[in-house]
Amino acid sequence: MYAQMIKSEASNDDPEKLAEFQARIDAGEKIEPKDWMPVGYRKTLIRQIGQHAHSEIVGQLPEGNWITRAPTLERKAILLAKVQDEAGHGLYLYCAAETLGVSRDELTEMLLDGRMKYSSIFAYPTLTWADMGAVGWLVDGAAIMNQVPLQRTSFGPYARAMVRICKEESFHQRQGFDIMRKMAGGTEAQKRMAQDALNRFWYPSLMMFGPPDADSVHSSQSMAWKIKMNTNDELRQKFVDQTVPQAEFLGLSIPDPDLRWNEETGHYDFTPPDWDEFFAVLKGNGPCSVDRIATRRKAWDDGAWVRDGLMAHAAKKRAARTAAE
Ligand code: FAQ
Repeated sequence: MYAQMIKSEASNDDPEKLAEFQARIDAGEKIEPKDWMPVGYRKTLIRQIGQHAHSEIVGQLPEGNWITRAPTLERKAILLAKVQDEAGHGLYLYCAAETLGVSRDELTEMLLDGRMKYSSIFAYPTLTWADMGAVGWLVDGAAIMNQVPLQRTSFGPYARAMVRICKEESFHQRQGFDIMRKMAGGTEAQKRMAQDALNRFWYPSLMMFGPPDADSVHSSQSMAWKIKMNTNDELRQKFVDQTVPQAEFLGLSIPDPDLRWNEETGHYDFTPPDWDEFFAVLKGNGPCSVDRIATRRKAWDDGAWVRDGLMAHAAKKRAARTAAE
């Protein structure tokens, strides 16, 4: 359906319509699902919203790993609520993508057969309880940095989903910071665990913002269409500037010997991530890449009977309605 739709629309981009569309975007109008839109705009949104949805769903796995091992009942309840929130975020986003004419089944198939990506961060393992702190503080922190501007994105359903998601993400970030605060202020062993988690999650968190601007293939068109509001490097810098003082407050060190405040620019200078590692993760060669997709595939296969049951029930109701007419 999706491929057919994109193909049948491939000739709709006449220059007059394109100019009118761009004028609406420039005037800050929201584009709604039934409005005319260029094929590329629709495709870009399906890619970005779909990948964002997949990230929320796959993103449950590293934290789900710790629900049974949370150190107290309170921490368990908080983590459980957070992981459930991520499932909800995935659902809002799949719904937003569906308004563009692609089904959730198609999006899932594209994830499982490697045609669609999920955020590189979730290809990394969560090895200790302190990683729950680092994920909340850094990963949700990076997610918020990216998602707050997306509340103003040009596509109405995506912008509205972001408003709800951002409210929940700020709770997620606070709970992660709270775990880090407890551990960094705890015993020597706990402090070491907190530092180790920061050491392992720092660079993968910086990678979440995407490749350097010079290598970002989609940024310029996506920014012209207000699908993206900032460049990857702008948001990465903002994240570093916000996070370094938080690490200082915790008494932890950012694992970058060249990190320093630059009076002239008013920003921190920092060592960029290893981009070879980033591109290897994107190709499915992250430490947990194979496992993440295998887990999603199993969940999808295990749920087939539920989907079949729902479809059969819907068909029965449709048939009954038709017979009554
Ligand atoms: N991982 O041209 P660009 C979360 C791909 S939500 C994997 O710069 P673009 C919540 C990119 O797709 C986290 N792939 O791309 C949570 C493209 O490949 P393609 C997810 C990446 O789209 C917290 C290629 O590289 N957030 O964490 C990544 O303009 C805790 C070229 O890159 C979103 O998705 C990456 N990091 O900019 C859940 C936010 N970066 O598709 C659980 C919305 C780039 O051509 C626990 N998305 N690529 O094959 C965006 O803002 C953008 O899509 C970017 C990438 C900024 C991620």
